[in-house]
Amino acid sequence: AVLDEVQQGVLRLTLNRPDKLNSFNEEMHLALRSQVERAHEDAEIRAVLLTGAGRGFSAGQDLGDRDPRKGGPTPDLGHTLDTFYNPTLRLIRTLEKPVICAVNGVAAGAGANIALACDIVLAAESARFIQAFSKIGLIPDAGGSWNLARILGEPRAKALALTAEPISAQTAAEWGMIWKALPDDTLMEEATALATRLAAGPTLGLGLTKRLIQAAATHSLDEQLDMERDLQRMAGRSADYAEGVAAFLEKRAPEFKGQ
Ligand code: LHQ
Repeated sequence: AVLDEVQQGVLRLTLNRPDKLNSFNEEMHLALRSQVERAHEDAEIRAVLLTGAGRGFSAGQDLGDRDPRKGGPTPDLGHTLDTFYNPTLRLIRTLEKPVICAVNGVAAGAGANIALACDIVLAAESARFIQAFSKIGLIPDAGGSWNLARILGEPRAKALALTAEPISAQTAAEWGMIWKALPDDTLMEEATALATRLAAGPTLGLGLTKRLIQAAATHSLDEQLDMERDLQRMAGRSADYAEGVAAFLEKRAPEFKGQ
């Protein structure tokens, strides 16, 4: 359900249920989670690129899996979040390597919010972001309520979540929800180039940068200044810092090892 490929330090993950717009069933959940775990463990992997097969990125939870017309006990959706979505979202946030998301088409429900949980989001101009939850009586999950409120502020976050109106990749970029909207035919090329560039970067420093920026959400300025001091101390002891400075002084491109 998830295609994986490593090239030049980039783990490329492709959600692969195109007939169902890459909606998440149990198999895809488990496959994505184990691939992000692999990215944590494998030092050869220095960036992750997440995208979708076919015309969509992901339509969120597979709604066919829980057809209420079939009867049976009411499913516990909280359990689904605890078991599947939330561990994967935490693994993406705590991975100290860049996670790039290339939103190749529609991103709805939890599919949209998994994209927003990635570090750098590029989207095809034809892509749409839909907080589809309210259409079926649910609430925004997969970190969406947190990310949207922080990124957009309450007025836009509430309007998107309450109306479930789609927004274009261009609007998402103008609102700061994503990094860039790109022409459909250049999206994968640009996303791959970005991921490859970051995978050749000073991975330790990039990972600390990610940790630092994420921590700002819950820190005072004083706490953040202390954290900058501590993490800069760590970065300053890295081999990549020594290499970066040497390369600068020697007027050549640095060769970072990720340590
Ligand atoms: C789908 C799906 C889908 C199954 C398209 N499932 N088949 C939920 C519950 C549990 C625990 C915790 O969290 C969650 C979180 C959530 O993610 S809730 C939100 C779930 N997602 C949605 O409500 C979105 C449902 N999909 C849509 O509204 C549309 O498909 C969009 C707007 C995404 C795309 O529309 P179109 O481009 O017109 O495509 P389509 O609707 O024709 O879909 C293509 C096929 O994919 C179709 O299958 P078929 O066999 O008829 O060709 C759809 O049934 C299937 N598909 N989304 N979520």
